[in-house]
Amino acid sequence: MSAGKKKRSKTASQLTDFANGKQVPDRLTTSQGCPVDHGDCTMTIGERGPIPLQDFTFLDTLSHFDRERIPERVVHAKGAGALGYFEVTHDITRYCKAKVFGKIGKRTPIAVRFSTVGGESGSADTVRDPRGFAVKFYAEDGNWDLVGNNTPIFFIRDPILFPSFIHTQKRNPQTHLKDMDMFWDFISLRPESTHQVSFLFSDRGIPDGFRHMNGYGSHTFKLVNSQGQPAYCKFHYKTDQGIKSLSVSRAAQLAGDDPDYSIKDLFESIANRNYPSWTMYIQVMTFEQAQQHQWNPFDLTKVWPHGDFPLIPVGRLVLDRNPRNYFAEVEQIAFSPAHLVDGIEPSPDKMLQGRLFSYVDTHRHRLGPNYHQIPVNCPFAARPAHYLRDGPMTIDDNQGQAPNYFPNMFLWTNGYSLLLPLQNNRGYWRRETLQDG
Ligand code: HDE
Repeated sequence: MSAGKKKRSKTASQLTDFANGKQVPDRLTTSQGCPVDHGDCTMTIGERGPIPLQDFTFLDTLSHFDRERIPERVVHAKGAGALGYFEVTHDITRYCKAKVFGKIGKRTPIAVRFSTVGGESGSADTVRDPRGFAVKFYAEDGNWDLVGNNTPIFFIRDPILFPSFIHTQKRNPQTHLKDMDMFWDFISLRPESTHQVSFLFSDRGIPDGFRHMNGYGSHTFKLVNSQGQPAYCKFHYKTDQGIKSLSVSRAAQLAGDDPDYSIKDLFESIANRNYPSWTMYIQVMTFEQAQQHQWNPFDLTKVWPHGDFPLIPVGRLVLDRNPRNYFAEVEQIAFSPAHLVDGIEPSPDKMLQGRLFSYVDTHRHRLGPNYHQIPVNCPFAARPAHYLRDGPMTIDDNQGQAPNYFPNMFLWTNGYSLLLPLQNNRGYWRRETLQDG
């Protein structure tokens, strides 16, 4: 680099870095892998056209383009993702038998997606809005998703109100504009929203990127230990980068000048090996305490006071890899509060109960019934063995020769498929079919 020449950022130089990495394929092909000599022009009959139907490359190009878009998430459409690991630093096996907490030092691969809530996928990152903080743990006993926000509470306490509440954040049915009357009308009629509204309109309402905010599982969950003893729990992630927020004027300026501010900040930080991390804590409440507590411990509009239920340290989340492809690994990642593992169960929280249904329902609409086969969603550290078969986009071996009905006498002796990561348990996704010997 010559003196005085400004170094380009990692996001700005993505394409040159890619080319310098010598990963450039040596020739252009069709989707079927056949070499294409002229990718920059159609086949024509004579110099001026027309184009014959036999121009497969052209038809393939246009018809795939016509189908490029999938529905964006109905909420949390704008987001950024990253991968990394969770490491246990403190023993909580007396509360929970989930393998992810198995022993101190244990690392589990994770994928995280941060998001804003109300805006479309092209909206500005610096709006006053809660932030999503969704984590997928690829554990040996299956994928566990903790689909939280940067706030420990929420606006409502009954899930039937959620579509209405979200409509007030979206566009007016006539003007197609955001409409503050809709929002404040709803808020004023639902006093239980006051706690979350106070949070949202505090200094923490506009986080400075995604690295400088906390995360919360928000709901009450139930933990079960290896003796079968249960306890209620809340999950917290405290940012190790420290809390930082944006002022209203800076946020407005960035919304115009740099609307993808948070996506860029996360990507740059990881690309420059400045890996963001969070410390995970739990709060624990016994069943007896839950019965005696002065308010409903399953009410999502309320917190559990830290004085009564202190934070217990558990481990650390570290994000050390950027996605290699946004669509494959971030747009298609599918979280659900119903993706739970042995040892972590739902509580009666009505909001959580509503979410147990809604997420997988939306994945079936957005990604299809085989969303779980998409590599980033596949429980690659576990061995999926079930009776779900066929359907659109069956992209793995469909569990091979194994029987597709239950009960059966033949058990699992042949052909199950696994997704194995290439490097250090968290590299590029690779599909491998294991055959028994
Ligand atoms: Fe969500 N929410 N939500 N939500 N939510 C979705 O699922 C829903 C709620 C949260 O990065 C959707 O895959 C209902 C609370 C995050 O992919 C949808 C209710 C909290 C994300 C959905 C809630 C969240 C979502 C849209 C009320 C924090 C983004 C696309 C009962 C504790 C995940 C999708 C990602 C996304 C439904 C309330 C967090 C429609 C019905 C409370 C972080 O299924």
